[in-house]
Amino acid sequence: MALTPRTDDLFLVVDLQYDFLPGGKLAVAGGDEIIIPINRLGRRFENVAMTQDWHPRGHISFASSHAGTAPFEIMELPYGPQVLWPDHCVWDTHGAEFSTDIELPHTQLVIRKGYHEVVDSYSGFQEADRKTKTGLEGYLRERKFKRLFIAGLATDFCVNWTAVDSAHAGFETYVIEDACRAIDTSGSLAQAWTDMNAAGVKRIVAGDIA
Ligand code: VGL
Ligand code: ZN
Repeated sequence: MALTPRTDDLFLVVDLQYDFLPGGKLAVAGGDEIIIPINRLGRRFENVAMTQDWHPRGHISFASSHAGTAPFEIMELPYGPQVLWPDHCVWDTHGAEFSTDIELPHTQLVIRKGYHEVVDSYSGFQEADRKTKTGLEGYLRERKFKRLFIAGLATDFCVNWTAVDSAHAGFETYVIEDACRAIDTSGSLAQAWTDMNAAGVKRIVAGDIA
């Protein structure tokens, strides 16, 4: 597949933050390997945006907020099942910051998510209650973007949920698989590709972008 970047494309980089990189609180294996490819991809796109996982202390997604639980357990919450995580991306900590190895100075928008204490938000579009919007869809429509190219961390959580919501919102949505890395807990990676395929998300590799 040969895809040529257009002016109505957005390159969306998901959660490339220290806590998801090796040494971080919720390190994704090989997360650092995608930074150079993402820098290279970013130079091909006029329009770049990023999401940033951004939690208050005591966030509902943290195992430490629920006595008797451990990270990576699944808990039923009012809005649905929630994987419990180690504390991560707490908004006034180093782990929440973007890696300084990212070289995307032309980034136009950073959309933060997960800042409400009682609901998580993997998706850049809406929180896990599937009601509370981040504003990203309105931004994309106002800017008249047609295609989204998504890369970052983690394939099976924030990339997946963001891509599915993007496709459902009517954007032609591409996930650049080799510019993502996964957490893969309890079969989450296989399930993520099933969900993304069902939503019509297109699975490509960086080399497809000519
Ligand atoms: C993410 C788990 C918890 C992600 C964020 O960026 O994929 N995963 N918070
Ligand atoms: Zn999070």
